[in-house]
Amino acid sequence: ELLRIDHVGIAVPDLDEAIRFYQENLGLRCVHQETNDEQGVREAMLAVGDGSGPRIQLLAPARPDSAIAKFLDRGGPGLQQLAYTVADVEAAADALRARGMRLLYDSPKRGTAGSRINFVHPKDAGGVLVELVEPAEPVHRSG
Ligand code: MC0
Repeated sequence: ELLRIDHVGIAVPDLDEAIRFYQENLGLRCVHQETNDEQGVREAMLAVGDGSGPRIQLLAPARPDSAIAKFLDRGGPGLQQLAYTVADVEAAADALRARGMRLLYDSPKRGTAGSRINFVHPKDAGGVLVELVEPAEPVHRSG
């Protein structure tokens, strides 16, 4: 039920500075920004090339006790998560639970742009924090 890569998340200490770096040095385009209070992050979505593929998500801490603040304290900036698009986040989470993986939330939480999200614990996914994203807009399975 993983349909495609939705985005790759990178933890950064300063969102505005990171957006500038990616725009000026790598030519990516910032297409969305928001603060997610529940997750304690300020985030930006950057499009690559023609914008049809996966995005790069820059994640900066909004609070010192947040997941991103903890990640930065532990190892500094870098790749924090790999997110897959799914059509139904509850069904995808149930399927992964049935294969013995720990999901971080019992029920989905709100993610970027009104999406519904859950995560697989990195210790159950080969050291990678895997995010499941059900976009607000229904997913087209083909194309
Ligand atoms: C921790 N570990 C990771 C990791 N974070 N490994 C790979 N990738 C990561 N991002 C490792 C630690 O090094 C440690 O390994 C082990 O996992 C357990 O660490 P812990 O200290 O018990 O755990 P915490 O407190 O650091 O929490 C990790 C956890 C947390 C994944 C549970 O970050 C979390 O709840 N994440 C989900 C929410 C989140 O990431 N929100 C920010 C993005 P050792 O070997 O030392 O034991 S919000 C978002 O993404 C939204 C806006 C969206 O996309 O729409």
